[in-house]
Amino acid sequence: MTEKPTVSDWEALADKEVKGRDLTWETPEGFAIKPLYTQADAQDPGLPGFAPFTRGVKASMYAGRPWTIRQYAGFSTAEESNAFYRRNLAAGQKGLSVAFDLATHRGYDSDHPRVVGDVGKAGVAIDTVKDMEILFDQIPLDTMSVSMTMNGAVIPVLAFYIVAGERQGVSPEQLSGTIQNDILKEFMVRNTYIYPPEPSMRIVSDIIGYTSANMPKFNSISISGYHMHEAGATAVQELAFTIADGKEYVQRAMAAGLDIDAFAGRLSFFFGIGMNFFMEIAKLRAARTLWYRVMHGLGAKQERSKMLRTHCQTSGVSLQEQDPYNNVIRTTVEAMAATLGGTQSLHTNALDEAIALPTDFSARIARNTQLVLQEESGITNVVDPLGGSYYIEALTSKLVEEAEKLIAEVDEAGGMTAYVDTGAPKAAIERAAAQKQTGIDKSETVIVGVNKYRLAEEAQIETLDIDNHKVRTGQIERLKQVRASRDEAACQAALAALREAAAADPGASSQALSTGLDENGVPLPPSVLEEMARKGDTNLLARAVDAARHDATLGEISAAMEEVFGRHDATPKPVSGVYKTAYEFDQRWAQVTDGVDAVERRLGRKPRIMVAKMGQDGHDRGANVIASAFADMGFEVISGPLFQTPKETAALALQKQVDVVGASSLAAGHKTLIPELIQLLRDAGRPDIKVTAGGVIPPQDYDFLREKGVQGIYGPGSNVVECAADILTLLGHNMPPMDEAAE
Ligand code: MLC
Ligand code: 5AD
Repeated sequence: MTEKPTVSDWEALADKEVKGRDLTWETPEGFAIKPLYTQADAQDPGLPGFAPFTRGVKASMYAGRPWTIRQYAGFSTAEESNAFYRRNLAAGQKGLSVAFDLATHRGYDSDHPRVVGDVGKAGVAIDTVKDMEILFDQIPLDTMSVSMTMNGAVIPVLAFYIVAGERQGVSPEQLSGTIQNDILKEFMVRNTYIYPPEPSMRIVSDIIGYTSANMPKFNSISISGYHMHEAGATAVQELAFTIADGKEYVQRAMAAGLDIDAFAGRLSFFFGIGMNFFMEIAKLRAARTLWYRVMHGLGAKQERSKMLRTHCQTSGVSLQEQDPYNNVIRTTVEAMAATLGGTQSLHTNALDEAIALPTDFSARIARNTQLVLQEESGITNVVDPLGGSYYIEALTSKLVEEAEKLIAEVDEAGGMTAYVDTGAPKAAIERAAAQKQTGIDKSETVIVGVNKYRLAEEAQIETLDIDNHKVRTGQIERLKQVRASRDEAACQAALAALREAAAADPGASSQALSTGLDENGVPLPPSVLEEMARKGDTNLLARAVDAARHDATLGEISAAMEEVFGRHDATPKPVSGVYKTAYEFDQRWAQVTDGVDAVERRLGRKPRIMVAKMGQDGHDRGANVIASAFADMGFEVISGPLFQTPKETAALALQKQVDVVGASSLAAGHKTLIPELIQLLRDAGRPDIKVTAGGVIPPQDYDFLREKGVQGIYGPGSNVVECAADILTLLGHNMPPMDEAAE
């Protein structure tokens, strides 16, 4: 009998095959991945349905019930989105997921002057309960589970949903679904906050308190790593910061007097799933393990309180404008990772992701990707089919271990609110993003059809265009009708009560209710206590539901709280040095920095570029990458604050005497906002200031923008070094032809 070969035998054989070449691969997380894993690398993960739930939260998982096909969507008016939802449900979608426009996210009614370019663009415009009723017309809210991605204006939106349910004859106890309500990641990466962190955290707790008392089937929060993933976070960062966010919310809710087991079973999660197939599968398994440990540590008793249930979305940033049909393949790979990882619910992105919102056609392909996996592939028949894979188990353990280290750092900083306040997690994610981008720009990370196998000519695909002027006019009309037909005095009284609740110290009143004493220890008269209890304590959601019943608008409800809490502003602070280091010996980088030097000599100062974000679009990953790279190249970069009007951007450009304004747009406001900026610069006598545009801009709009005076357009997949060369040419520098990317 021959001896069983050992791992060293394998090593020797493999080494011979590849003539000694090192086969380890370093992941963005810094893990050294070996070319072979064996039993010695793997731990036994236990069984699905049992603690620590590594293999899944249900014993039978998809064999018992497949994941929910829940496509995120919303655009234009409530009528149009409702029709789109109903078409999709008829074609096999199982749950709803509402995308709101940015005006709604940021607490503005459609008639607000700051949101002219945003109404109905990146999602559906919702101003009143009336809009919400139309959105769910003929969709029974007692049976359909509805996710709403809302964080900033979470109070009015959830209030509208509850009242829309009431008007359908459905009580809050019957409503099933999820509200995102995850504000910490907004301050880190997504940027649709309204109020400063402290009052924002109170809102989160108030919602958890209200839903756990009144809406037993409703998930009070969707603690989201997705946006960190999209902003460029590594799997370890996504895991650690998301779990630490969850921990913080639980601790806040407990501090507000809630019993952990009364609300923890309705906390849910949300992760992004990218192209690193095995890492992403392991990430979901690690997330469940981590959450189990955290909740056990916080004293949760019920098993359900310790189960991490999650939604997943395939990655938007992994999808490309070039050769867009490749995106179907990428999305399929990612959807397989999400389901092999054991997600509860899934959104698959559409192939036109990098250009516009989905059309009926692209939405159908995206949905069918999931239907084919569920109904044709056999993935659903076996629970955690990759459980026991040496590689998957090793990756899972490694992710748990590394994420726990990072969570310990967060704990040391005093928890996630304090840690977010230091700016450390945002900066760490931005560094990871810049590193990723460098890998792509240098073709070390291959993207088929973009930096390798690029087509000589791209075919255009049909994309969705929204006439936002029309949507806005319609919304303004409906707002007028609603305001004219409501009981104004009752509405104002409800808004005043909301304002009062915002100003009250919630800790004090919940204390008063439980002890019957005021803050000085004096017994409160029963009538006062009754009034307090009737008002649902000082719970902001309870107060907003009253206001919504009296047809207060989203802007009015938000403003009532803003009067007390204030509005949070932010200016991006890009990281520095990442590009310079990565491109140290790159020929093309040197050409560009020489060009910057030449322009500097000619002007007697560094060329100045302002990276501008206009409208309510807070997607700042691209803007930060550009700001960071251009600063490393030697430009003087001015990072404009988020959420500017064209007027504010023009004023800053004039004040800073910039040579170029690079407007970054990812939320479809470009056709309104950028031409307005150009006109304002012309009116101010500075037509010489160059305006360029970058981000998600459909090729169909290029000619329109050029006619309006945009001098350079850089869509997804643009190379930052080439961008800079282009801008130097705009500044009159005679750029020599670019060398091929250095090896
Ligand atoms: C499931 N069930 C089973 C079972 N599997 N019962 C028996 N046997 C099995 N095998 C039960 C569950 O316990 C549950 O009941 C019910 O079936 C539904 O299953 P679920 O697994 O809970 O699915 P779902 O209802 O879809 O909920 C998934 C969720 C939820 C918990 C993750 O929070 C959710 O739907 N999230 C979606 C979030 C989302 O769409 N976000 C979009 C973000 S887009 P019970 O009674 O236990 O509940 C975004 C982009 C941007 O953010 O930036 O704009
Ligand atoms: N409709 C459909 N998908 C959307 N996304 C964002 N807004 C919408 C919308 N209105 C998806 C995209 C994006 C991610 C954040 O969510 O995939 O990248």
